Amino acid sequence: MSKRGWSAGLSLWIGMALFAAVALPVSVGAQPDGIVQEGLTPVIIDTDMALDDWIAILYLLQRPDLDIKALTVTGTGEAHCKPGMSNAQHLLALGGKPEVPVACGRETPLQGDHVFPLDWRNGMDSMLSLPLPANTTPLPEITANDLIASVLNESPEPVTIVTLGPLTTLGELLEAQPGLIDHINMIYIMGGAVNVPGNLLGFAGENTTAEWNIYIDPHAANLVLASGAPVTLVPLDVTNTVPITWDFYRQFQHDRQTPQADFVFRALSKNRWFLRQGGYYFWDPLTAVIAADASIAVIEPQTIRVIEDEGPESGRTRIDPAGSPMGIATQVDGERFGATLLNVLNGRAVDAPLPDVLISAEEMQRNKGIVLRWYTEVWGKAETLVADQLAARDYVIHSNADNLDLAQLLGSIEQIHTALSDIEISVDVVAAEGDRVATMIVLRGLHTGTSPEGVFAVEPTGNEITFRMNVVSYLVDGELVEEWVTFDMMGPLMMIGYLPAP
Ligand code: AGV
Ligand code: CA
Repeated sequence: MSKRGWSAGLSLWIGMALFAAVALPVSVGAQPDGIVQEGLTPVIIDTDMALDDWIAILYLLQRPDLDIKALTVTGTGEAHCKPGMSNAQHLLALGGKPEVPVACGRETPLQGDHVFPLDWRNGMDSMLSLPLPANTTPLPEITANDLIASVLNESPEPVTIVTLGPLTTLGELLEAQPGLIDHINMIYIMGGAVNVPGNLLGFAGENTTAEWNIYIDPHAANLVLASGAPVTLVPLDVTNTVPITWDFYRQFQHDRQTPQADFVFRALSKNRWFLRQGGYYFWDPLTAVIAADASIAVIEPQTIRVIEDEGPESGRTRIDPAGSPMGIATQVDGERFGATLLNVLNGRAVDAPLPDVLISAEEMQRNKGIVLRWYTEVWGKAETLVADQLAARDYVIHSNADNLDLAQLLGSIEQIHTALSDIEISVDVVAAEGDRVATMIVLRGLHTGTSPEGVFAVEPTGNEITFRMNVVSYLVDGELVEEWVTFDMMGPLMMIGYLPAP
């Protein structure tokens, strides 16, 4: 069967994907360092080193059936070359493959001047300050193009390429050396938005059609798609179905058996605010999971052309009968995807049952103690330094009145302590269940002061004021992350004379 027989129907596509997954030919592939890996699929990862790229890379490194031959950093992607390569080496060390060669590609698009927002790039350059193991492997003095070309030329069997960023490197390479496509088994591309809107979020004027990776270098994308190499596109159409949910995050919290899984959890923790509000997806991890075993997805044949002209459709991946033939991932079993990711990152078999996430009695007891201190010391005594110890930086409290972050909450507590004297607080931690703690609180004080703003910006009444509230606190790794509070507002308002007493 021709590798490039893309006119085949859907069932054939799925059949081919299954065939590729279960019947990989056994081979003997010599690595650049001379180690021989039998029966493994050779893979090149071309990444732009964003947060979800890290997850995808660790996943691919953990797959026992893959042999990662090289990792190339996209110079036009989210991380810059130098920090991107260094971070990639640390990540390879974490993944147990410190010797995988790393190189970077050109730093400007082949055409145009599209770039990622600089603050995204800076965040990825610093890798969110997460600790990673050292890697003393010297960087080969070689461009990404030369590294990819040498892996392709030396591999006795066709190589799978997984691209997780803009296509600048591969576009440049395949234009210069079109014969290399004979050494490529498949290029799995995270990119494009076929029948759904793009994801530029207003960063590129009126453009609501393009996905970031393709938008950065549309010409390079067209060169790859039109190269004749077999391509499977993993566009927003399918990645939109795998948001990184809060539920997934919480499951991950209790299922971290390996340093790799723990790192991924901590990286996600840095972006909890983002996970909470939605809008973060498993773009690259889904692409990695499909690249390792395409049977998880429905892949349909399609012909696509990338719009290269500047304007509101620049970088759009448009269906066009005259476009390049390729496979497009359109559907995935989201549950199986999540389980696969957790299992492989945790070093388990792909289809192992997920472990029950049980929280120990000790941890629940510890959580109760933290909540007790939070209310007696932070609320009861306005100890702001203790607040910094006990609460996560992205702490948020939701109430029947509003949502406050840590600084705002401390401001409110400060106001209470300015207005009330002789404060007493009774804290009754009534239950701990899993990672949540339920508490009933009564705070009393004499209304003898005035705060510059808020409800206490009134003449002191001298009355005794009583606040009652019920709180559910959610803790992650011994830190307060989120609280839900209902409090009695009417009582205090009557006591300071805002409302008439009944
Ligand atoms: O468009 C998805 C690609 C993926 O390769 N990237 C992120 C993934 O690594 C760009 C991107 C889209 N939306 C983003 C992105 C966001 N809100 N923050 C950072 N990167
Ligand atoms: Ca990426």
